[in-house]
Amino acid sequence: PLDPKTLTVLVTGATSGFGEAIARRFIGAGAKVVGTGRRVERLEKLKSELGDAFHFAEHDVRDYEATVKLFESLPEPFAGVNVVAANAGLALGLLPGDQVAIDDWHTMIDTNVTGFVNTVRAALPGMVARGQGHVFGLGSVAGDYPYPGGNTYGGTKAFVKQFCLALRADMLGKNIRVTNIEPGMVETEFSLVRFKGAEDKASSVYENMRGMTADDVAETIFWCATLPAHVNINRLQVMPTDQAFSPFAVHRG
Ligand code: NDP
Ligand code: 8X3
Repeated sequence: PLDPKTLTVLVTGATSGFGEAIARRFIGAGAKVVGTGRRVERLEKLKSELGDAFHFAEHDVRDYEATVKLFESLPEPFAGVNVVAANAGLALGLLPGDQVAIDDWHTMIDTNVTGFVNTVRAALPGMVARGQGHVFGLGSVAGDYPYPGGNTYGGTKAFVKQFCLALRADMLGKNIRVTNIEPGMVETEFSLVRFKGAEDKASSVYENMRGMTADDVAETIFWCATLPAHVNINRLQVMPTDQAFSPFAVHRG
């Protein structure tokens, strides 16, 4: 397997959920990690926990110029990023398409699609020049299976999946791996964000079932990243044991 001590990981959205767990998992195994996000006070707190192996930057993935500068201005020990977890993302609301606020749709597209490609585009030249890299997209089961109210969120995650597969084709022969991670229900701040701070609504999503944890997702990413360099996991769909599929809905008029 690949030695995690040789890895420098940049993870977007390290202020919460998967991103925070990814930072802890890789640093725990001896890697260096750059964590980004908008809530800088959370990054400062993580820095005080994780120490010298962690570098952070306040950053909004929707800003491409800032993303390019972020990579260009990394201090020397963190400059050779060879794993990028393009993780920052969000769902907003669960309303049907005729009722949803257009701003919510735009924010999801700006973050999960534009912000995602911004991160990948800014990361790739360095990895290609150094002849080694691994790009992780954070897709979702929502990009594979439709559900009511999933509309734009599911659309953005289907984009992440197809983009990752096509990027594999672009990167053939360059020793750059690309993996789309497609989780089901994981209890993080995801539902709190989706329901705009409504704690009861958010916690009821995970009520009386065993959801996955952010650590479970971090572990799958760590596994993919430390497999021998000749192995590429293209897509990895991972669900809680307590989540599965439903039959098609039928309207009988
Ligand atoms: P959280 O809400 O816990 O974390 C989301 C992270 O994204 C935060 O760190 C947040 O940082 C960051 N973020 C959001 N918008 C921006 C932005 N404009 N610029 C920079 N960072 C941003 O959710 P999760 O950890 O659960 O979600 C992580 C990813 O996994 C998302 O892409 C989500 O869609 C996906 N996912 C989640 C699942 C789940 O059930 N939890 C299942 C499948 C996929 P900040 O607000 O500080 O900027
Ligand atoms: C998050 C999982 O099922 O809430 O991507 O869309 S789900």
